[in-house]
Amino acid sequence: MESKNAKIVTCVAPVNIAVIKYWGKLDEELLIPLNDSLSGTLSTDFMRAKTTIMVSPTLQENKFWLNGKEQSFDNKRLDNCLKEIKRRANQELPILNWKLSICSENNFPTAAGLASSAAGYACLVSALAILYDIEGDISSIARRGSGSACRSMYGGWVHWCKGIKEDGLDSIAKQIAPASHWPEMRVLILVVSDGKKKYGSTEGMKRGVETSELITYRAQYVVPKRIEDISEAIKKRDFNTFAQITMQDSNQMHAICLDTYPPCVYMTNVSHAIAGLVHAYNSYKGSNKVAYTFDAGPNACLYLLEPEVEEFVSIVNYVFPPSDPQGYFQGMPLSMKDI
Ligand code: 2P0
Repeated sequence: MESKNAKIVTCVAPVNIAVIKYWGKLDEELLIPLNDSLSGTLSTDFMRAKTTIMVSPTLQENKFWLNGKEQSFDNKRLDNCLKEIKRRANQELPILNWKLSICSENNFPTAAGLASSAAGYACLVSALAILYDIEGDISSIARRGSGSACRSMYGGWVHWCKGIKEDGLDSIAKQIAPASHWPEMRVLILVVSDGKKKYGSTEGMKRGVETSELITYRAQYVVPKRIEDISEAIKKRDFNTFAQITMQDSNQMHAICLDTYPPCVYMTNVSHAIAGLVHAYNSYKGSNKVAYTFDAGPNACLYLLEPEVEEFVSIVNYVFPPSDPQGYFQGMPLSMKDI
């Protein structure tokens, strides 16, 4: 909507679930990663961030609300995104000098290791790009808000290339295949805990870079081949290989977290029990039918194909009877999305 005095834009942005994890930064300021990563973007039907931004000459000061609570506007990452948007904008635009009112909300637990910052910054930057008429790739701007946000700028299967430039301008996300390429793909999120995690991923990664020897080995020797192999598996729709690489990469990320000193322990006994159940199920089926991956929290993200959903969900419900029948997303297959 646009009026003479104010401009208002609302955007929604999806969550993405990495199968090759981003873990560690080369540049803390510009959020340039140590290694490439790859993810699937989910549909916005069940999990999404929504942001409305108003710019108006009548606003006296910048304001920012997240999930109904006012936040300080004195936020370096928000500031970095705004600065880069304004740098790329037409400098004659009168709105460049107007104040902003930003209102964001997530319809899923914030900061519980469910990629809330990825969807949040992807949404914020998309809305700002519309307001200030920015063209071209804006994933490198979203990256400056939260690294993984650059992957939520595209639908389907997305590769974030770490890039080689010091200014991070080539550290961008690219779609390698649309969601429609593998339409039977589903994601189940088993919420083990929706509480705020003990240590955020930013802190965990920083400590990892400072103290883990494994993290450099992974970035140099493991990830490049995994990116190649999983991209190939996605192109061929080879679920068995896709699942093996996904589970190995999640386990390696959490091995680095344990190699960090003091260690960052994100997975709980329940998380490990879910991983065990997936391996038992795959072994009973004779090949990989379900893949788990865990982010910086205890919740399990499971990739599986549609024909497997009903049987696997019934086993999950038998082994882990939901304490709250309305429990978040448990048993609800999420689709992927092209945006
Ligand atoms: C990922 N995670 O690839 C990995 C796996 C969590 C575990 O990207 O410091 O919130 O804001 O750049 O993007 C979460 O990290 O970290 C994340 P910052 P971000 O999805």
